Amino acid sequence: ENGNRDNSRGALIVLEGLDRSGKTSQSTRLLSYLEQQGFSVESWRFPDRSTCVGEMISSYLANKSQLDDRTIHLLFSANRWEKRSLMEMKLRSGTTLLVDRYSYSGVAFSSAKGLDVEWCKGPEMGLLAPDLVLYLNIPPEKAAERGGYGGERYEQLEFQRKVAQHYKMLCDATWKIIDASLPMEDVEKQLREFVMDCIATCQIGKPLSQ
Ligand code: DGP
Ligand code: NA
Ligand code: NA
Repeated sequence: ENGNRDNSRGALIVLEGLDRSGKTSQSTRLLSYLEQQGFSVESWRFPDRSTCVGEMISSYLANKSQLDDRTIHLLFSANRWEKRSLMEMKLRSGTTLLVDRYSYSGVAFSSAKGLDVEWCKGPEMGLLAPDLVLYLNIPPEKAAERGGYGGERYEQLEFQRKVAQHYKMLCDATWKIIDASLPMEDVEKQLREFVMDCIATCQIGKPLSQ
């Protein structure tokens, strides 16, 4: 009945941050909040370990296989590419996606190993651009204290310090930086406001971009 309504779509909202920054808990809480509000919403995560590529990534992270740094970088990226068309379909049909890690993780973690940042960005080009990136900012030392790491490959304080530095270089206009060392309820309250604004903008027809 009107032009805006035809262009209405779901929002692509990404949560980023160091390991143990609280992304997964917050995305679970956001999901139930948005569902209660009556929104069509799904919670996704990368790496998606359920696919063949995802199994290779999972085995690498568990130190059960060794891969060249560029090879694993391309696998993480391929794991996002294999979900791209489904992602677009969901967004265009009005479903908001809360995505735990995306291309920023890809670039921050690989460049923290010493790979060239521009090279790292290459395979991410053409993936859908997030409407909002929620960066859960936490000092690496504080994240490490939170009940310890799970023992996967990157869960080491020294490396997480490097990742934090590399994340900071990737910050752009779509980012909101949230102090993730605050109590969980306070973090959640801030996230809710950013998310609601973002969903409203996409509902009135903000175009989807790459
Ligand atoms: P998670 O399932 O969120 O705990 O992520 C697993 C680990 O993999 C975590 O240490 C972050 C890292 N990671 C996530 N995405 C990428 C990526 O695209 N590239 C690289 N190199 N590491 C990633
Ligand atoms: Na992890
Ligand atoms: Na992930």
